[in-house]
Amino acid sequence: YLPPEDKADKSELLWTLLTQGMENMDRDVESIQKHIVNHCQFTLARTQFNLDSFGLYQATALSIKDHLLGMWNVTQQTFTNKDVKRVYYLSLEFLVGRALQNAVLNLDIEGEYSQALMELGTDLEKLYEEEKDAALGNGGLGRLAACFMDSLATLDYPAWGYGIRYRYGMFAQKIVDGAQVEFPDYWISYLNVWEIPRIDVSYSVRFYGEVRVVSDSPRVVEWVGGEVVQAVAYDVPIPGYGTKNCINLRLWSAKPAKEFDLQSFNQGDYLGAIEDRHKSENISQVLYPNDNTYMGKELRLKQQYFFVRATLQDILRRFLKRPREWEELPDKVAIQLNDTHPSIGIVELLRILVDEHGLEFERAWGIVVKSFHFTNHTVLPEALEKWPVELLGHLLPRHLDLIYDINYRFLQQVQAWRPGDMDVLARMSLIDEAHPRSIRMANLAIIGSTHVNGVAALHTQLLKTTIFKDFCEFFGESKFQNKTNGVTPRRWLHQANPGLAAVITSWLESDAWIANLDELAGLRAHIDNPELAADFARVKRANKVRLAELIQSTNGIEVDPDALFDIQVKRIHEYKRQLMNILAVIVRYLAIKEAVAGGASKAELAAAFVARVSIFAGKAAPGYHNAKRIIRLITAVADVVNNDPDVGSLLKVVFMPNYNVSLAEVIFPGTDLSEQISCSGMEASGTGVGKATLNGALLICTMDGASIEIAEEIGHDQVFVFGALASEVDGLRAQVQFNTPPDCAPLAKAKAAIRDGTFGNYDEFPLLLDSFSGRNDYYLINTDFESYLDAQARADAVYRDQDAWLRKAILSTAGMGFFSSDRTIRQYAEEIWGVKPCPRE
Ligand code: B1H
Ligand code: IMP
Repeated sequence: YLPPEDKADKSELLWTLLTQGMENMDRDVESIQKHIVNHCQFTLARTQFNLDSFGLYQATALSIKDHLLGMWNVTQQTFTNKDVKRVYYLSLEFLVGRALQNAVLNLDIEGEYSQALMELGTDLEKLYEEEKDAALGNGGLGRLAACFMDSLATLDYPAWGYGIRYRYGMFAQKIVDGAQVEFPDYWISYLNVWEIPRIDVSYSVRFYGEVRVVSDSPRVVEWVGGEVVQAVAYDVPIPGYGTKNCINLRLWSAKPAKEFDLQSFNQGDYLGAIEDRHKSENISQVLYPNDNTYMGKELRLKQQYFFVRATLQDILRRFLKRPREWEELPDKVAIQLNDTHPSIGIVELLRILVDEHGLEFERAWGIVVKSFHFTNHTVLPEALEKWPVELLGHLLPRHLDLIYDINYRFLQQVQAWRPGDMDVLARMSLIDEAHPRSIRMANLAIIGSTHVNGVAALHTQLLKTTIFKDFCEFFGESKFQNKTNGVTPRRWLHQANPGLAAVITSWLESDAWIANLDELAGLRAHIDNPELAADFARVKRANKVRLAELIQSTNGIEVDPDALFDIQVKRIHEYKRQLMNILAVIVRYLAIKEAVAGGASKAELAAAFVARVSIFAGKAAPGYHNAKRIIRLITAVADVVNNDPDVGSLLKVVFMPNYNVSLAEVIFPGTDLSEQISCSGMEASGTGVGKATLNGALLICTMDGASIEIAEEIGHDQVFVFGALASEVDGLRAQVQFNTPPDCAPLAKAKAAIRDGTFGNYDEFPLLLDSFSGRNDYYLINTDFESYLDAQARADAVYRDQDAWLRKAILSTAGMGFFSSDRTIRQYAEEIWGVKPCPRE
């Protein structure tokens, strides 16, 4: 930002030109062509001698970005001029995926760009494929943040996303000899056309050092020494659909501090000093690839603090542009914490107010709590962040002091509330006294926020009655809200499934559903019309053909597009029970083999078995051994089944490598049956379930997460439900301990086949089998297995009756209005943030 004295130097002419030049973008084909070619020549320095498709993609994307920046500038000016309350979405993950097609569709300019590029001899669709995914996230939590950005922009909310510009995003997965191998995702190795480096927006961030007392009364302390790094902003414009608003995602990159240690330079260790400076860049180097598990690594805490320190300085700079009282902060700023990962920000804001601005503690704390809101995304104990006191105190000494102060005051209130109850004190304390003593970040996030929310009705209920029960009683229920997750219909239907989008638009005689997903309910009026069913069938088949071609080219496996595509795509995790899925596939395989051995004819086989393709995709955290063993088992089963002439096209098993957003965009539209089979109570929400159902897949699911609400909305008749309920899980686990049942017959058979080497003799298998045998069946695979097989049999039966299947598929799509992230975001805005739409001037 130009400092005022610098600004005064510039002429009126400059300001006039800047204002006029803001949005001079013409949308006609010829202007688009000139604009693209201009970028080829002058931004990329490509000529007729070296312009390839990737270069043309970059030039096209740059021209789109110019459109976006014009919109962006006016949008930001509107927010500033109107001085509206803004919401800040703080997330360590944004799993955005590709941006070009999304921007082209949101700008409603695909026709013009297609035409322009066709005349230049290339295909816009082909250029879409040149883009690498931005994979700055693990799974659901990161993709949710990306869907939210799309909805925030579309609904004209004055919102900012803040995150980290990791140099290495989510690792690329390859399958080598049937096992997962990780490769670094150096996604910004070429120019990232979507980002704008803001060398003028940069803040310093301190680590380590010590707390010095400046004066005793009043007590004033100073945090000094240690190591300082610089955070530099990179902005990514986020367009909305059907609006001229364009919001910003600001990602921080770590750079060596501006002030360098003159002494070490003077001591003559020039190279050593340079090397040290470069270590600071490590902070934003890599995304931690763990989904739903916490790893107590110092570098991760450094990332978290680096992120919130830079973000809060930026938020406060914007807030302080006008003269204000600190008490106004919560009227101008709502900060949403995407899980506890940025929750050290609560302490940082307190520190800024107390240490840097001299506010009295209680006054500062009141302002802090009013400004923050916290979303919890999991009840899994292994995912709850607990930083060892020693580690946190070493890295952030002043913050540890403040955490003790916060805790002291809080526990006094708890004591007054439940005098003499030492257990409740121990449970609610910010400090877990078990060795090694640690800070419970969820407790900090709860007491430091005004609202706490879960991400689906069941999950929120579980928060209130289990892990956050004490807090719910202490603060009262109104602090704890539910905000059921949603997905953006722009990317997950309009963009990913243009065939179905066109069918819907034609039957509803309007494309209003793209911005108002409730309109989908209008499909119900045509449910008895066989032509609608025919349209659905035609589109699904085309999408399955597309997916089959992709499977052929990536896996070399030929699959029949008329078979039932049974798909489970998501992170590999024991609680998600990919293992139960593959075990059921083994049961099916053994049954086919038995029938063949018993002399069944082709016709008899076809009558007994519905042809199926069982498709898996997903990444395992690199250190999660059992998840990797599950992948090994799936690929081993695939090898045997796919090459068994007895089976033919009755059953194929496919593990598609490197699941990411762009692969998901091909998979969901081609899904017949979507597997959402987590052990009940463990999947907080799930968002893949929404993407599949929106695209007319039928659900086979447990009563868990958002599936419960989806079944309610689309009608229970549409869904193949099975398994224990969340309310039964604890009891069942206890029962298994006390009185261990044997494996049910089909499970015993499947396990025996694995043991006897039917799928090869891999070291991984005995370890995997031991992990869920007898009383050691935490995820209740044995308990749920027969009911799962029964649900699969029901799915087969319906698939044989294509009319019945299509009816359910249509009703599934038709009932998905509620699961638009637009609805979710509107609820956050109205019930938590108190922000209002602010369309640009
Ligand atoms: C979800 C995570 C998560 N919940 C820790 N928790 C991480 C936890 O890097 N870490 O340390 C990363 C991710 N992710 C998912 O959030 C839930 O499992 C899904 O059920 C839910 O749909 C999604 C979005 O709310
Ligand atoms: P920030 O809010 O200061 O980070 O600025 C974000 C963007 O808002 C800038 O890049 C400008 O486009 C716009 N902006 C910043 N300051 C002003 C202002 O004083 N008036 C109008 N727009 C502004």
